[in-house]
This record gives sequence, structure tokens and C-alpha cells, in this order.
Amino acid sequence: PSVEKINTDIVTLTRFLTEEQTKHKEATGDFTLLCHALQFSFKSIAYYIRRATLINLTGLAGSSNTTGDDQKKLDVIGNDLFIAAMRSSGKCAVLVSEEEEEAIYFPEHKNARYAVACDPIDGSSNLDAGVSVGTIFAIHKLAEGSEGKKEDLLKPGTELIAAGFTMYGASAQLVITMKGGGVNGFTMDNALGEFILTHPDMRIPKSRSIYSVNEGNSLYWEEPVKEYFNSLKFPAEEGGKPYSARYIGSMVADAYRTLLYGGIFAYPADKKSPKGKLRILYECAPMAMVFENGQSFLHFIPVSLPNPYDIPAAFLLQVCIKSNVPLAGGQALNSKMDRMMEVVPDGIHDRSGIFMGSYDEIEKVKKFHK
Ligand code: AHM
Ligand code: MG
Repeated sequence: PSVEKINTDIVTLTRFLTEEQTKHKEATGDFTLLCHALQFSFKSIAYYIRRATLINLTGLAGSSNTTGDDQKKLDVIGNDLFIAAMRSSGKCAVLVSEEEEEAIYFPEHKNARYAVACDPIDGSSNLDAGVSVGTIFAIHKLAEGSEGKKEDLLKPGTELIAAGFTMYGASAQLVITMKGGGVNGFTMDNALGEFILTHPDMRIPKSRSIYSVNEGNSLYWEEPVKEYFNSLKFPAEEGGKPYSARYIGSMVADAYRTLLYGGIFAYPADKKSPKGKLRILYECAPMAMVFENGQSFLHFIPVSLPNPYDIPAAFLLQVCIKSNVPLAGGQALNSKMDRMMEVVPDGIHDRSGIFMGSYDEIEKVKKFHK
């Protein structure tokens, strides 16, 4: 490449976090440090996943987790790496992990102000085949005066201060969103050992004819769900084109594709699993936050244009919601058609059905449930 084409002003995740911190006058730097610890856990999990076949890390660990799923060796390592990162950050007071029945407390860190939920390796049934998996995380701030209890996490997604995921695919891709902000995507540069900002201000397309669901469960689906998916496969209009199906079976990978290309990802509650399969705290709520924040302000402003007035995104979003202006970005609902972000979990491992994706696709789901 010619010299002019080489970018020497690279935005790493570290730089991005520092710049975010300076935007907030009240910031103490604690959140930034917590994110640095998160970032290290993603790097180290990525490292072990890449080497798994070579260093005998495929297969089962011989144990099962809270809900009776067989744990893979990498599930155990991913969980241990994540816990160690959170403990050593000194900023996390309480941690909920899919792999741990009870919340984990770090009382040694008296000044820690954050509560974190995570699925260290989501989609681990795919691991031994080398298919993409990911880590999902959600960050809450402790309630005023709290020293860190599980109640600090049993709150709706609307109170999350940040959430996101890292997908371990052809490269490691990190997606993060903060309260009132946009969605930003980073790609791991293995040579530099840094996540580089490659997808600034991600916006999910308003519609796209792709659906992603485990159709093996269709026998158990409720009628509106069956009718909705049938309508995608057998369009009513003469000459209508059916949707494409894409299902990896790793929520992070299916969600990442949906975020980039548009369409819908669903794991509905059904007759066999009336509460759904996926977990609210560390699967549904953080993904819902990413999908909702990945939106353009007004559906008539093309998504490729920058915000012309430089008005804070959070403010514009509120104006749009209050005045019922349709938003072009993503939506996420549970199986009762409630906004996923407003669902309050009953317990730390509570489950939910979920439909998430492009604005128009979720509107169709709603119609079939009316
Ligand atoms: P896990 O946390 O035990 O890996 O399970 C969650 C995964 C999701 O990544 C994925 O969307 C779903 O389970 C796939 O389930 P199924 O195999 O029933 O289609
Ligand atoms: Mg999971």
C-alpha cells in the first residue's frame, strides 16, 4: 500500500474508552478500568479458543453447570478467566455468570461501584466444530448505598449503563454500547494485540429478508409464531420472494450478522419451554440494548448521513419516542410482545423468549401477535 493510504491515527478500544471518559466530566475512570479488564478477558478467551484443538481443550470438562448443561473444558476456562478479570479490576462488586449458580461477590473491593452479568462462552455446543461463539456482558451501576447485592442486577435493561459482546469468529469482533449512546464495533488485531474501531456508530438496516430461528422447535411453537414464520417462507403476494434462512446456533454470531445485514433473530418461548431458552440478564437484555441503540435517528434520514445538527443521540431518541416518530433501527421484544429492555427478571438466571432485529421485521412479528 502507498504511504498515504496507511492509517496512522488508529482508534483502539483503549483510546476510545479514554475519549468517552473525557466526555463525562463526572467520570472517575472506574468504568474505563472495568472495561480494560473486560477487554483483557476477551483477548484471553479468544486466545484459548484459537488454540483449543492444539492443547487438548476440546470436549467436556466432566461437570455440569447450574442448569444441568454439560460444561465444556472451555466453558470452565472462559468462566475462570472472566471471574479473575472482574475480581482483579477492583471495580466490580458483584458478578453473575451463566456458569455459576450463585452471584459472586468481591467484598474486598470496598469502592467498587459496578455489577456485571456475563455469559463467558455463549454457543459452546459449537466449540469443537470451530464455529463462532462469543462472550456477552451487561453492566449495571450499584444502587446508592449498596455494597453489591444480586438485586443490583435484577433490574430492567433500561437501567444498564453498558452492554455488548465479543464474537470469536474469523477474527474477534467486539461490540459495545453505552447508555444513551450509539453502538461501536471493534476488530481484534492479533499483531497489535488491540481491538481497533472498525465499525463506528453501527446502525441496523431497517429491513432485510433474512430469518434466524431454530426451526427444529416449530412443532412446539404457538400459533402466531408459526404463522409469522410461514408468512416469510410462503409470501401471500403473487411472485413474492421468500426469506433466506440463516441459523448458526450461537446467539452472538446470529446477532452480529443480524446487526450488520438486518433481518430477524428469534428464540421464542414455546409449549416445551414456556419461559423460553435464553437468559434475560446476560443474553436477552444486553442484546436488546445493542439492537435498540443501533438505530438512526429518524427513518427519513438515510442511515449513512451523519447527524446534521450534532444533537446528542440520546436526546434525539427521546424526542422521536415521545412524538411517535418511527425509528429506523432495531427492536427487541419478548414472547409477550413487551419491550425486552423493560422486562424485570425474577431471578439471576431467569429466561425469556426473544424476537430481535430490524425495525420492520419486528413490526411484522407484532402484527401476527395481535
Ligand atoms: P449456551 O449459553 O448454553 O451456549 O446456550 C445459548 C445458545 C445460544 O447461543 C443460541 O442462540 C441457542 O443457545 C441455540 O439453542 P438451540 O441449540 O436450541 O438452537
Ligand atoms: Mg448462553
